[in-house]
Amino acid sequence: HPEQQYLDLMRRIWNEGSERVDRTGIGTRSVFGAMLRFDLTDGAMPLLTTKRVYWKTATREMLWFLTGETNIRPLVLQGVKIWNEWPHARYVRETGDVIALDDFVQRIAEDEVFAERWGDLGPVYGKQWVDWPTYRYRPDGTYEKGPGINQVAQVIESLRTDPGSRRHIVEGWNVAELDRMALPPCHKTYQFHVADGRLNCALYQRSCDVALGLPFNLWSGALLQRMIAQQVDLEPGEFVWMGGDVHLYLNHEHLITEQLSREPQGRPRLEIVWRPETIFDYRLEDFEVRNYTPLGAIKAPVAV
Ligand code: UFP
Repeated sequence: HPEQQYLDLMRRIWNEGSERVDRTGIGTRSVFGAMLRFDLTDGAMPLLTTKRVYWKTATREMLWFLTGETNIRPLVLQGVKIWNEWPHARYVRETGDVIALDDFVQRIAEDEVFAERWGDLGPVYGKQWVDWPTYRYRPDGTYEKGPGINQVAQVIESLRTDPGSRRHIVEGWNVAELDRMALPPCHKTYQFHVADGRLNCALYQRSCDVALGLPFNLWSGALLQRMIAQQVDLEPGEFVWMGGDVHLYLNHEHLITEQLSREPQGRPRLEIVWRPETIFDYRLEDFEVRNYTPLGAIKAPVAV
């Protein structure tokens, strides 16, 4: 079963990983450099079955990236909580107002002006993917802002017009803007590749929380590949995931022990039931997951 790769990686990190003190102070076991490969033929998706993965939440996040939005408000209004901790922490830090996370999030939902001021994550994925900033230099060396670059639209165009290219890349790591981002991109580079009439995708993730982040990242990466394949009229091929610092947090032991005792359950498939005009027009209702009968969710704290 393809999911065995994930379980093997988890087991190897937990048994053999180096213990490292990390930014969050929680501590991890970590290996450096790992690869997982998934064949997406016939709708197959890297959607874990040894615990329930909230693929709709991950899908909402992916669609939010594609809008270019970097404010959490649209996610909050859909009940997606995954980015809430960062703006909350910044608000508390900068104002000294020790508001509870739930109250902060409620205020983001109800007060548009407040959300405008405090809900933004800085120029994270969405901004870089569809509006990468450019500069126009004048002869005297000064510069002004140029038009933003829509990398996603460009890659779709290049896949259509020059499929053999080895330059189909979407990059999140904008060095000049890292210091303004709530979190520097984790799933930082996507490369697409056409061979045998199929669209392959490689995702490079610089840092990976295998227990909580990776199940989402696998789904979302393959989802982006499926949407792009549909848009450029190719069959989806292989999804290749590569990780840099690939780790397990020490406080996730109960999750790891439980999940490693479980067996994969069947082969979930994704059907995209509608083909929108562009990559930017997908809606949640366009995605139907079939044959997904996972074992139960396993809760664990996110390291912020
Ligand atoms: N992380 C993921 N996937 C993501 C994401 C974050 O695994 O999509 F946004 C994890 C990796 C790491 C932490 O544990 O979040 C980011 O911390 P750092 O920036 O110090 O690597």
